[in-house]
Amino acid sequence: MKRKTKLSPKAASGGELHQIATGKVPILTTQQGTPISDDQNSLKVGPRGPVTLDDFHLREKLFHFDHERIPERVVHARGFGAHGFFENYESLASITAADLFQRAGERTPAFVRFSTVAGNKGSADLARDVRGFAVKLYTQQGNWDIVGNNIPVFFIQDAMKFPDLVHAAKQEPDRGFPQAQTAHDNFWDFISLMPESMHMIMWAMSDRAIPRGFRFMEGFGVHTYRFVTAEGKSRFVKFHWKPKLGLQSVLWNEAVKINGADPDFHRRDLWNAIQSGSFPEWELGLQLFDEKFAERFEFDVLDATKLIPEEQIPIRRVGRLVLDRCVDNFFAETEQVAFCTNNIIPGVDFSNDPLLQGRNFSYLDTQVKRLGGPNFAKIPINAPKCPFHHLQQDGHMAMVNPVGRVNYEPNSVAGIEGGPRESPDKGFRSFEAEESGHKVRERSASFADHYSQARQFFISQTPMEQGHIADALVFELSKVENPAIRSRIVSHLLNIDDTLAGRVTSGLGIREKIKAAPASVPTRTDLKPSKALSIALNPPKTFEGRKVGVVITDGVNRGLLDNLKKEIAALGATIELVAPAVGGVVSDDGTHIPANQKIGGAPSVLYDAVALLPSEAGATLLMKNGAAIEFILDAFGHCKFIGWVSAAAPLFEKAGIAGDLDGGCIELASPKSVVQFLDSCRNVRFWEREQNTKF
Ligand code: HDE
Repeated sequence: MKRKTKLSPKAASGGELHQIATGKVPILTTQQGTPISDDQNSLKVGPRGPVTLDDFHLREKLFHFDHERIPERVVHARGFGAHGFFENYESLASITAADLFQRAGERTPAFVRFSTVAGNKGSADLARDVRGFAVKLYTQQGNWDIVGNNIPVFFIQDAMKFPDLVHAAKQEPDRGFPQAQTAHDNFWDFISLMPESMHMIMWAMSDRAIPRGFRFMEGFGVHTYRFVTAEGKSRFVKFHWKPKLGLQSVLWNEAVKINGADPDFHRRDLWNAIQSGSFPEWELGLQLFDEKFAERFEFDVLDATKLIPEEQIPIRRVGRLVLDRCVDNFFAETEQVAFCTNNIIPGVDFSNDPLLQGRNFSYLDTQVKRLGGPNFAKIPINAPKCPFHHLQQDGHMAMVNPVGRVNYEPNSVAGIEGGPRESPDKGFRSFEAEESGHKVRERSASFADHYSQARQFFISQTPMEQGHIADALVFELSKVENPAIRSRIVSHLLNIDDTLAGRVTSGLGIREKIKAAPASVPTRTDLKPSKALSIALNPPKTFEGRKVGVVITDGVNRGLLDNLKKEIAALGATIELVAPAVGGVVSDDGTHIPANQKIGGAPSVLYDAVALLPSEAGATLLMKNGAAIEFILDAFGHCKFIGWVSAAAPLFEKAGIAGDLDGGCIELASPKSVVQFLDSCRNVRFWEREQNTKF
C-alpha cells in the first residue's frame, strides 16, 4: 500500500481521520525520537493482509500501554493531590530546630494527597471511611512527611494488627466485595473482637467519615511526635490541620446519592476550587506538652487510640497551608507520590508509639513495591527541593548517579572531589531519650482503657450528631449477616453509652438481653464533653466556598437571578444554573442564559443550598419532570436552605411538602430576602427540620 504522507486532515482511504503536523505543531515520535508518519494504521502486507513483525511503532506503543499501571496502594488507593505551600507565622526556634519554622513568613513548598482508605482506586469518593491527609513539606533540610488522617485517633494500638484490620475492612477474599464499605461481616467481626477500636468506631460512624469535601475537614498527625531544639531539649507535639472554611459533612442518605450522581465529588470540588482561584487553606496547630503532662494525663500519649482534648492542651496555630496549584499530570504526581512517615528532618523526632514505629518500617516497602525499585526518591514529585548528596547508586531506573571517581566513604580524596561528608552540627540527631527494659511481647497496662474516650467523644456530640452515629451503626450492622457479631458490638456500646446501645439494639430489632462486654478498665464517667470534637458546635463563620444550585426555566426573572448571582459571588460562594436543558433558557427580558447542568444530571445533593426560580409556565413543565420534583424533595429532606419564588409553589405541592415549609424555606420576594436567604445558608443546614424528615 502507498505510504500516506500527505493525507488530508479528514478521512483517508479506510475512512479513518488523520491529524497532520503543520506549522509549529510538533511531530509525533516514538520514545526513541523517530518521527511517525501514520499513527492510525499498523504496518500490513496489503491493506487487508497480516501485520508485519518489523512494526516497531506498534510494538512500542502496545508495550508501553501494557505497562501503564503500577500496583495501587493497598490502602488509601483512591486519592487526590495538589501543590501549595506552608507559610510560617513566627519563629519557633525556642521549641524546635526544624528549619522551616525558624523564620516568620517563610514559605515551604508542599504537596498534599487526600484519600479514602478502604476502597480501590476507582471507588466512589463519598464512602463512609476515614480520609487520609498526607502532607509532604519540601524543606531546606529535606522532605518532611506528615502522613495523617482526618480523624485524630486510630483503630489499633500496635502495628502487628494493621494487616488484619485492613484485610477485614477491604473486600471479603472469596467474593471480592463489598467495595469501599465497612458494612459487612468481616469488618464488624474483627472490630467486635478488638475493644481498642471502639473510640475510632465512634468517629468512623460519625459525620466525620462523610465529609462535604477535603476543604471542609480537619487533619491530624495522630501520633505523638517530638520537637527538638538546637540545644537538644525536647517536647512532645501533636499536629492538627484546621480548615479555614470550617467543618462540614453531608448526610448519609446524601452520600449514597452523591456516589451515584458524581463519584468524583471530592476531587472535582478540590480541582474546581483551586482552578477558580479559591485556594483551600488550613492552619497548622500544635499541641505541645512535656513529660510531666504525659505522666499526669489520664491516658498514655503513646497510644494512638487516644487524643488529648483541646481543653487540656490548647492548640497553638503556627502557620498556614495553602493549596494553590493542581497537578499537571495525575499519574506522575498524585499516583507516584511516595509518603513515608520516616521522612523527617532535624528538629523533629518520633515517639515510642508502637503504631508509628511500625509505620516507619512499613512505608519504604510499599513504595518499592509500587514504584518498582529503590530509586523512587528520584521521581520529581518525591525528590527533595533542597541540595542532596549521597553515594547511593544504580538500581532500577537510576536517573541521577554520583559523578566522579569516588563513590565510597570514607575516602582519602580531598575537597569536593572526595564527595559529601558527615556534619555533627547540622545533621539529624535523634533525641537522646533514655530507654531500658526487658525485651517482651507485651502491651502496656496504660493502653487498657478502651471505652472512656469513646464515651467522651459521644457525649461531646449534639443530639443530632448522636442520632447520626446511632443511625450509622444500625445501617452498618444491618448489613452484617451473623447476628452474634451484631450483638457483640452492642455489648461494647453498653460500655460507652446506654442510650446509644439502646437505640442500636432497637434499630437492629435485637430481642435478647445483651450484657456489657467485660472491660479491662471500667469506663470513666468524669471526662467532660469537649466542644472541639463536634462538627455542629463549630459551624463555619461564612458561606464562603459553598455552592448553590439554582433551578431556572424559560421566563426566569433576570433581575432576581442577577442579584442572587452578585450576592453569592460577594460571599465567595459559587452558583450553578440547573435548567431543563444544558443549552440554557430565555429569561423574562429575552436574553439567553446558558445553564451549567441539566435537571436530572445535577440532583440537589451536589449543592449546599438551592434556589428555585422557575417562571409560572416553567413550573408547569417541571411538574411533569420527576427529576425536578426529586431535586426539591431531596433538598428539603436533607435539611437544606431553599430559596424560592412564588411561581415554584405548585412544585412544593407536587412534592407533597407544601404544608411543611419552614424557616429554612425562604421566599425570594425582594433583594432583602435574597440577603436573608444567603445569611441563613451560613448555618449550612436547617437542622430543626431533620426530626420530621428522617430517611
Ligand atoms: Fe498508613 N499506609 N499504615 N496509616 N497511610 C499507607 O503507604 C501502614 C496508618 C496513611 O496519600 C501505605 O504509600 C501501616 C495510620 C495515609 O499516599 C502503607 C500502619 C495513619 C496513607 C501503609 C498504618 C495512616 C497511608 C499504603 C500501621 C494515620 C496514604 C500506600 C502500623 C495517622 C498516603 C502507601 C498517600 C498509606 C501502612 C497506619 C495514614 C501500606 C503498616 C495510623 C494518609 O505503607
